[in-house]
Amino acid sequence: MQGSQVGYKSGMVSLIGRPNAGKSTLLNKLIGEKIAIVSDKPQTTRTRITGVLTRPDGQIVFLDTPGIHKPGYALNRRMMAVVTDALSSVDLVLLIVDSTEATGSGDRFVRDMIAKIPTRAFLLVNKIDALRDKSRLLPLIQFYSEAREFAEVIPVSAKTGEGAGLLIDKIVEHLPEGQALFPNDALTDQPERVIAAELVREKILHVTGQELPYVTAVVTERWQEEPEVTRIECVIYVERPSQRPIILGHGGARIKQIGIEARADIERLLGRHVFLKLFVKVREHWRDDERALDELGIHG
Ligand SMILES: Nc1nc2c(ncn2[C@@H]2O[C@H](COP(=O)(O)OP(=O)(O)OP(=O)(O)O)[C@@H](O)[C@H]2O)c(=O)[nH]1
Ligand SMILES: [Mg+2]
Repeated sequence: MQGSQVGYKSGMVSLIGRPNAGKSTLLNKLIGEKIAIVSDKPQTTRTRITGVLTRPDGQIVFLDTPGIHKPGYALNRRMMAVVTDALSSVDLVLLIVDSTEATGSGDRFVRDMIAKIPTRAFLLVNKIDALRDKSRLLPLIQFYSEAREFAEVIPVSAKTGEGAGLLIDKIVEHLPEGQALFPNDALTDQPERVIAAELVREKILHVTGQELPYVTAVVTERWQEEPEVTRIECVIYVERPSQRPIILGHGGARIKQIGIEARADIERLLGRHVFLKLFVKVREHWRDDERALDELGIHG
């Protein structure tokens, strides 16, 4: 059996960084499947997302995490609890930074956080495909290296995959010997109904611009396998009645677009036909309501 021979490596590796650094894009690239949603809005990822990469010589269990930010609502405190947990309970931390952004107070906050943890870490300088002025790399690396030592510094592009092969080799090199933690064919421990709800949320982020990125949550309420089709019903929660029409759009055009885009992705994920029905409901102040967060599946 793979994973039990001498010299086999295995371990947990967390992806940590500021919102929008490209953590989820990188996870998907490394795993070779879309299991984490991605958007150009900060705070896209809200929970810990596990991605498993199995090779003949080792197994890497990646933990994608929410972007590091100062928490305001109970939602954000839970998101940051996920980050704190993923900093301490792993074999290796990958700190991902956006090479196209100037460093500021958010980066200093991240740098201080990373400085305090004893876990071995790599610094990944991401988005090098979009970096015109390569002379910016060195000061960026120096900025982060002031805080702590990094076992490796690797420029990558989560978008194109540049640097990904080298990164995986280096990760396996640094992991401890051990047996596989997941079956060889596992990609994630997220249930399909959770990924489906997340894909709906991704499309909301995609079609709604800056109006609503933070106030929606999506839950799969019904999942029924039939011979020809899987019937799925998702509920989109917003915080106030005034936000409902923004999701619906003029004459329902926007929710229709969300449904078309999400269904295409869910069909790709499941490899079968999907009938997707979306509902919009108001749940006032869900972001600051611990019970609502439990019910929405957002755990800290
Ligand atoms: N050009 C370029 N864009 C990238 C790259 N990696 C990520 N992006 C873009 O950056 C944006 C943020 O990507 P995400 O993967 O959602 O970032 P994240 O770090 O997971 O963000 P949060 O979940 O909000 O913390 C998206 O628009 C991505 O398409 C890259 O290597 N090159
Ligand atoms: Mg993310």
